[in-house]
Amino acid sequence: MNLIELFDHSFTGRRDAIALEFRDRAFTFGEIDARSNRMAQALAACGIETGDRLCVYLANCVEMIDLYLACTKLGAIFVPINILYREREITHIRTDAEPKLFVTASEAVELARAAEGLPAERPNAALDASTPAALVYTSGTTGTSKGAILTHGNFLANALNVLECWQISEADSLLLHLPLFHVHGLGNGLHAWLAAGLRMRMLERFEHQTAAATFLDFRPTLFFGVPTMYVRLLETPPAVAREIGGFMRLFVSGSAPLPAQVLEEFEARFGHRILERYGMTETLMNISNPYSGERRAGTVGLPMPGVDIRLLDDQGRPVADGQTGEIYIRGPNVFAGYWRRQEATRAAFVDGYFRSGDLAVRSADGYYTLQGRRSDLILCGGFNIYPREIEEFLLEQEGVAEAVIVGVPDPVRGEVPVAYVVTRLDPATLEARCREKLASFKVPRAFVLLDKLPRTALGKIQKHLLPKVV
Ligand code: MLC
Repeated sequence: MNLIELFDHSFTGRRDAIALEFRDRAFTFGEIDARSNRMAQALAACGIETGDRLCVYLANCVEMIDLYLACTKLGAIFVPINILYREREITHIRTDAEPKLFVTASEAVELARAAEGLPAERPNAALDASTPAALVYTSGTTGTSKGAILTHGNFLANALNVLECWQISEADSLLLHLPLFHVHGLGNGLHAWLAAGLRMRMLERFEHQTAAATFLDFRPTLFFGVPTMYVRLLETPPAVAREIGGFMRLFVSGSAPLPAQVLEEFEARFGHRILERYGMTETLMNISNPYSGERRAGTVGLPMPGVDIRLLDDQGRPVADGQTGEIYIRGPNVFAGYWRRQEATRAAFVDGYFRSGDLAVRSADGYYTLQGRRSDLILCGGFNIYPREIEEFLLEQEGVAEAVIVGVPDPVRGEVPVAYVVTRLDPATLEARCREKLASFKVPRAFVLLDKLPRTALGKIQKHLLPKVV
């Protein structure tokens, strides 16, 4: 089965129901289907065929949905790029993915205009579960950003699991602030919306100043967020929070660990226990707290149906309950490999299981608790930051002799990057250069200048000996 066959339950079955609200406009499922058929015709007229890549550098908008669905209908591969990325980061993806078309806001307007006059006829492409639907760039356990190939079958398995596990149906309404350029917004938000046939209000982005008002206006039953959004929502006045809690059915959190204290405070304020789950770009959703059973604070719950989880030690042996091991994952949700990187793909799998790089312990009754990562990935507001990428950028600057990046705890964003640098440049210059070339969330929050970095006799940097910044 392919994704379009799944979505036809809504496109055809719920043709006249309101599907989407965006800004002041509303669209039925029939309209969403027809718009993407026209967009597919417009893309085909540009020469896009099955297997071609289409890079999309857009903030959430209806055209982004049209483009995604048009690609899936054509069997073309959607390559979303984080809208916060700057030229350096974009160039890497563009060079690697070799897209036939690169769509920014101006091309999206042009394509939408061209699509207007075309017939809403669905293209006739041969699609199946193994057809790649998207290439989503992620750094895996190493510093180089690689395209994870996610197939129709991966998204389909994930969507059905999410619907089943979180009891999502057409009776729900979803408020989506998450960006569609990551799998949280795309794989859970967009796919749950179309698979369930529910009504979704999408926003361009999450703005904490207006989030509570948006909840009150739309009165959704379902919300997917990253921990930073929940921390922000704790600022909601108690009476408003109670009102929101009154019409909501389910809050789900993922993409970064949710502090137990945030879960408790949120429950006290909104009257809802957030359901925390664990996923990755390469695997979509893996482990989830139960909908009806105990949502245990600080844990990510139990393996989702059909997802095989192994916890192994450094030698690849299963660890006992209560012991820390690395999470390995197998299932229909697991991606097809890294785009044009056979070596990295081989290294990412052991005995058919994807090696996540995440550490966890399992309790005697099967709940998993994340324990950090094998690599030094920094999670800032649910965005991934690889220290090496920033370190390499700093080292390219003339006058920088040494640089190391570490993540420090932050009450709102989870972690933020801090730079320790041996340089004759001043912090303001370093910051300005980072701001110009790197996505804003990667810009170190502090630059600490040192005469030398603490190293072991073998030259390895001893991060724990770096002076603390507050
Ligand atoms: C953040 N900013 C954005 C933006 N999100 N700008 C444009 N579009 C967006 N979508 C910028 C702001 O301009 C600002 O830049 C900075 O980020 C912080 O903004 P803020 O208003 O202070 O936001 P804050 O309250 O901190 O909230 C940030 C956030 C954002 C939660 C909205 O971090 C976010 O959208 N996170 C979602 C990440 C995500 O979807 N991850 C899923 C990965 S998939 P400046 O220049 O002023 O600093 C995955 C798998 C899985 O991990 O399991 O889900």
